[in-house]
Amino acid sequence: ELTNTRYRLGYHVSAPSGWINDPNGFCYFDGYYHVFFQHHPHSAEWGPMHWGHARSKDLVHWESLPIALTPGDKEDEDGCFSGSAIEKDGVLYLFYTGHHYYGDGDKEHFWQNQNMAYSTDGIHFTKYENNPVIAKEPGDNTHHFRDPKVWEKDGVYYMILGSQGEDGLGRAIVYSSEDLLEWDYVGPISKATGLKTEGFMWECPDFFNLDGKDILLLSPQGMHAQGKDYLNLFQTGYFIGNHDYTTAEFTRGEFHELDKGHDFYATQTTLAPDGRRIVIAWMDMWESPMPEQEDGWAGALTIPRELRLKNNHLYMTPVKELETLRVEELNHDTTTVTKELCLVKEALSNELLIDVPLKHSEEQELIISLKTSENDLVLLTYSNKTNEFILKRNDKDDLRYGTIQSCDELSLRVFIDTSSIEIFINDGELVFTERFYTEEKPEVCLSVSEEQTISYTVYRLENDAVSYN
Ligand code: DQQ
Repeated sequence: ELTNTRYRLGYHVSAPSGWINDPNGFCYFDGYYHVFFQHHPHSAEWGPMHWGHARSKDLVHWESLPIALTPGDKEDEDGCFSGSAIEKDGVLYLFYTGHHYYGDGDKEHFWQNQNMAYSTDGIHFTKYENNPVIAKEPGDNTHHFRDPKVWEKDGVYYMILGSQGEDGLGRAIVYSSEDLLEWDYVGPISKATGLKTEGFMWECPDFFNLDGKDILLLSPQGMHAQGKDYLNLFQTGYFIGNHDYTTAEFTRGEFHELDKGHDFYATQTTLAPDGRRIVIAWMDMWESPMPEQEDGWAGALTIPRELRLKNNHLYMTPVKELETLRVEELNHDTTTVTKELCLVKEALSNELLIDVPLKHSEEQELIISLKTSENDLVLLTYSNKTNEFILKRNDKDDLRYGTIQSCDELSLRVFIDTSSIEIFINDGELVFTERFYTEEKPEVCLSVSEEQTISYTVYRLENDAVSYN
């Protein structure tokens, strides 16, 4: 069904064909990691949402599986929107939002409910006969009521949902249950301080404990750009706080963006069996160009990343399993760069590790570029005076910015996969996720303002880690 595979990714989860957006139901069940995703199999555009599905033993090699949820039943007539998965007694339960349109003159309106489907083999899902599990939003809510994420604590199940309060502000609301079937409304645990500052709707909330803190990860809609922050149409970020389960009060700090790139949205996390908190996101954004639509597909998920709490921020690093993607070391060197050094000539599926010692006595500027003979596709500049990174893309009008703490050595880890680049700076302190489009194999170069000794390693990565059967 694909007319051309020029932009197809080699180790990022996508669908065999058609459109995908948010990751859903990310979990570990019966020896496999499972990830589902919002999917429209009938075209490369967003349409009535299905749940696509892939599974993996190692978070690296993925096997594409049949569509898990198809919309069109009474409780999900116009879409099976985002949601999550949880295991109980050997059964895998999916919780998802049923989407419903209704017309009113020229305007189209919608309403949303919460539904469940279950499976014993992790492949075939049966919609629960008594759906919906939550028929409508609570009284003090608008029709924005979606994206259930379910977890268990001390024998009680909790569901957090993205919503909008009657006051028009985004908020996260919680339900609780003894058995995953009957749900009681607990109430909002956090809401936007203002429309411009924190948005009118909080999509895809996730709530978990990490290193002793409670983290609310979410994707607010409608925040206004402030200086160099919140520049995407919608953002994904987090609040760090403390949750009191007895009073259902979450005391939290301010909103931080999780990834400063153009193409990162709608995260979901799961716990690995060894206790790591792993996050994955949609590696695109609504306003991004998607030329792969001409080829019959659109969208992918990011590589899985481990979350850690450090300096009162979330750090994101590629999961360690991704080292098994390395099939060949193409280069490994410590060298002096006077002006520009080409690190990879024909990038396709590559990982680059670059370490640059910083001198505090003089001004240094570095530029990492991904370019073809015609175009600078992605340019990332850094200055040691400001500790700021500025990212520029050839197909976008606007820049992206991020700042790191002062350090003695800059360390970059870059993953390239045909039409995506994910740049991890200083062990995940700052991350940029971007798509790029070229039919040439681009070069990756490093330019310096002053002569500079650097160490670097370049790997060729496996580029058929996702099997579509
Ligand atoms: N996309 C889904 C919604 C979610 C939004 C629909 C975020 O459930 O709120 O595809 O991208």
